[in-house]
Amino acid sequence: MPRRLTGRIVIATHNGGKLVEMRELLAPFGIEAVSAGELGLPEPEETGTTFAENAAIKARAAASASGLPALADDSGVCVAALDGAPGLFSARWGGPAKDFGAAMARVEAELASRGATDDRAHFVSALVLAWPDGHEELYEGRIHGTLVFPPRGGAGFGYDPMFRPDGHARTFGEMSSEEKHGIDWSAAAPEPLSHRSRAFLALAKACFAPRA
Ligand code: ITT
Repeated sequence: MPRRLTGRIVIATHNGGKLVEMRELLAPFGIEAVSAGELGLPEPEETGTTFAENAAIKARAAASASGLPALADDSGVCVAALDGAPGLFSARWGGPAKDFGAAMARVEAELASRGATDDRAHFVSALVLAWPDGHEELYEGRIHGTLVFPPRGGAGFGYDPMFRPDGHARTFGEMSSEEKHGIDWSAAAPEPLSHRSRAFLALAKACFAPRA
């Protein structure tokens, strides 16, 4: 049974781009959100073999260190012609400098070295909301699209400039965050756009009080 959440939570991320998006997605629900960075929580080692496992590791660590419910996202971009890479290792491809220009260049170079013609990719987001007593909720979202080289746009973060979601002419890097979320709260609304907003909307429907 999904558990309802009110009050204060920790956003268990140290990634500034993700933090901005997660705060935006939480904003309509009147939930007070503090980040793992603001609380000085350490970054746990991501030893899982799936996005869901890594999200659970991060959420559990933040919940037990803070005594508050914690929301973590584990995500990545999976390139079909690279057998799903960088996938779980998307953050690591940015290296210690978190240089995603270099990571996108590596994707392009690896595709070229394989002579790949398939330009399909998808983003995945696994969101885990963990309570200090061990209760957990998991919701996942994904969005399919094509790769664009050279990457386009300076908005967003990470691999956004090289990814054009299906049905759209622009990359995530060329969209405002509102467009990237693509959330329309009306009852007959179509699915949100990004992997993260898709996972988030499912979680919000189950765990957050209805919007006023
Ligand atoms: P935390 O673990 O502290 O949350 P992280 O950056 O290490 O931060 P992940 O392990 O989940 O997070 O790595 C996901 C990487 O995938 C992230 O660093 C981005 O480069 C990329 N990524 C995930 N979602 C993305 C999005 O919406 N747009 C662009 N890139 C994204």
